[in-house]
Amino acid sequence: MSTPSDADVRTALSGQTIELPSWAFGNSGTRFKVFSTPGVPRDPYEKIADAAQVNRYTGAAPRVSLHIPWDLVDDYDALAAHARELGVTIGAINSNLFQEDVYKLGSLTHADPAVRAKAVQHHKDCIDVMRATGSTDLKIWLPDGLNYPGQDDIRARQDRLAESLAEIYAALEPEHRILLEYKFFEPAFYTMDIPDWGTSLVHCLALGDQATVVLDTGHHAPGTNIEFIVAQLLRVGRLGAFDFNSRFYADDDLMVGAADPFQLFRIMNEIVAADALSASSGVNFMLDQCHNIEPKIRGQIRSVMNVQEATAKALLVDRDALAAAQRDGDVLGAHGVLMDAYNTDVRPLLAQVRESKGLDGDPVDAFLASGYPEKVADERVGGTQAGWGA
Ligand code: RM4
Ligand code: MN
Repeated sequence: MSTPSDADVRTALSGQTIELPSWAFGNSGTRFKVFSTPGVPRDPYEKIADAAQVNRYTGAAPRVSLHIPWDLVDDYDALAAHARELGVTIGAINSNLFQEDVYKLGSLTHADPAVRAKAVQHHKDCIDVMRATGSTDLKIWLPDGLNYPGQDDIRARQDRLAESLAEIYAALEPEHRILLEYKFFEPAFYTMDIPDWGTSLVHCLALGDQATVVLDTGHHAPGTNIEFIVAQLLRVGRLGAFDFNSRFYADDDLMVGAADPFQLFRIMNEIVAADALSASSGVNFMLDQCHNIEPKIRGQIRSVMNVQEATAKALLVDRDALAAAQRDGDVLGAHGVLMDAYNTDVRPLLAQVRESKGLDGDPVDAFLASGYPEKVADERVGGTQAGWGA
């Protein structure tokens, strides 16, 4: 690709969208403690209302992912209508296979066909939610795995998984996709049944074109070169989505771009280089975070801004100069082109892009000035734990 013009950079930034997770707005915590926050949503309707605030001040977050059954409601048409009234739509539907006793030894991979059938049926129910809400992405994160060598047959579990996934795939509508997530450890420690992008990709390739990999930035061993995985999945047309967050140690679910903004830039650089930023590329840029100690809506606004800043820097890479330096074998020249872009302060550019859409240049200031946090703290009494088990 050649170096984008200034106008192209602005257009790309102005059109970029980031999907928000409903669970980021509820109370969450570690296995030690869940802290509650005044004003936390009491139901999925209020979670969507909070997500709409993020969109209102950033103009870049028009979709909300749901997690089933955390976001169980009687009437999904009504929930989707509520979202539309607030200017957002329902994004990916996340299944949940990690909170029932029956799944202790696995779900889609379980040795007992009755347990597998229940887990498959849960996904068919999620597809019904997709039909009602207009969502097109079914996101599957498989918590299955083994704690002890010999506990179960690794290959048999892969075969059962392939069968279960094929049943789910057969239930999709033509416009639907499966987003298949991987995670290298936790909750299982000896092996997960989908521990890495290769395993996810193997299953997606067997399923068909409507199956793609979702890359959660927190689901890798320390030191993993994530942008390499991004480049490879883009090459084969199977990068369906990101779950963006930051990690220092494990699956920390901290704000994207907080731990390693340079890694986020390198990831977005691969996206821009492959021309995969626009919606037509099929890559859904989602957040998967929990805000345990920081304010949640503001944390989501900050996260959207962090993705935008990394994207702006990636768009500013002088592609022509980079290609020339790479052709010439100019190692430091090529590296310098990337570093020049990374070291640019893009905040004024992003403020201008927001202002050109009629928004405040500083979404955090505008949100804080709105009085919304105080208003919901007064109105909402008895917020539930929206992360785990609500
Ligand atoms: C998992 C995985 C999923 C997310 C849950 C809450 O670790 O990242 O994407 O839905 O956590
Ligand atoms: Mn995730």
